[in-house]
Amino acid sequence: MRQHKLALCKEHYLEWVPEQTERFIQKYGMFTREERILVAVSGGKDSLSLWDLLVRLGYKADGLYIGLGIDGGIGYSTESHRLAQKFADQNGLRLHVVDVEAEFGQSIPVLAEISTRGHGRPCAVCGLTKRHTMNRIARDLGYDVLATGHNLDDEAAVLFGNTLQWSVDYLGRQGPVLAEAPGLARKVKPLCRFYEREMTAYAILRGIEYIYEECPYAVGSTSIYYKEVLNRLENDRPGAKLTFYLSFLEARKHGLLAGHEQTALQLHACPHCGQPTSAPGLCSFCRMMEKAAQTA
Ligand code: Q46
Ligand code: ZN
Repeated sequence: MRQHKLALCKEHYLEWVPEQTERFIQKYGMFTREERILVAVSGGKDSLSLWDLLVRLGYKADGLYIGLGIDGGIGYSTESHRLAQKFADQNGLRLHVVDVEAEFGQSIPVLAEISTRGHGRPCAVCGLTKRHTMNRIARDLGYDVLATGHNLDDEAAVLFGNTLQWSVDYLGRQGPVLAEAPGLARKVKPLCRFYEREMTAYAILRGIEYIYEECPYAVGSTSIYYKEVLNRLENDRPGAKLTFYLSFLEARKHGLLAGHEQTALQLHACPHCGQPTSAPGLCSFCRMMEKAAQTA
C-alpha cells in the first residue's frame, strides 16, 4: 500500500482493516455499540465487507437489500440479491428486502422511462428511490443509523464533481456523518477512508462472495470518469486521493462551508409520506411517483 507506506501479510491485513474501521467510527462519532445500525447492502464488495466488519467489531447491524429490477443481460438484481442473502444466511444475520417493482408497481428502469428524469439514465430515479426506501425502513423499524459502503474512491469522485462545479450545498453535506434530523436516521460511511482496492483485498481475503459486475447503468457514467481521472493522479502521486478528501474534511471542519450544512430547520414533513424534505409541498420521491401514476 504505497499510499500508506505499508505492506502487510494476509493475517495482519485482516486485523488492520477492522482496527482502522473502529478508529474511523470513533473519530467521527458514527455510532455506539448500543445503537441499531441498518447497513444498505447491494451485494457488492464494499457493502458486504462493511456488514462483515461491523458484525466482527461487535456492532448490532442488520442489512437492507433493495431490489431494483435491473437485468442488463447479466441478471444484475437477481444475482446481487442472491449473494446478499447468501452472506446473511451464512453469518446468521438479518436481511430486510424491499422489491421496488412489488412495492411501487414498476422496476427502476421502467419508472425512469415513465418519469423522464435523468436524461435517459435511470440513476436519478434509482438514487431517489434508494434514499427514500432506506429512510423509510430505518424510520419504520426503529434503526438509529443508516450505514453505506461508500469507499474513498467513491467519496473522492463525488467531491471532485462537486468541486468542479462549486456546488456548495452538496459540499456542505458531504462527509463521513450526516447528522440525524426529525424523522431521518443518521447516515454514516465507515469505509470512506479506505481505497477501493483495499476493500477488494479485504473481501477476497475474507472469502466474501460478492457480485463482480458493476450495475450495467454505471458504464460510461460521469462518476466513473472522475474515478479514472483521480486514479491517474493517484498513480503519479500515491496518497493524492486521500489527501484531497481529508484536506476537504479539515477545511470544512474549520468553517469553509459554514452556513451550507443542511439543518433540520430547513426541512418539513412531506404531506404524503411524512419524510422530511426541503422541497415545497410533496417530497421529490412522491412527486415522481405521482407523475408515474398519471402517465401509467
Ligand atoms: S444509480 Fe445507476 Fe447505481 Fe442505480 S441504476 Fe445502477 S448505476 S445502481 S449506484
Ligand atoms: Zn413524500
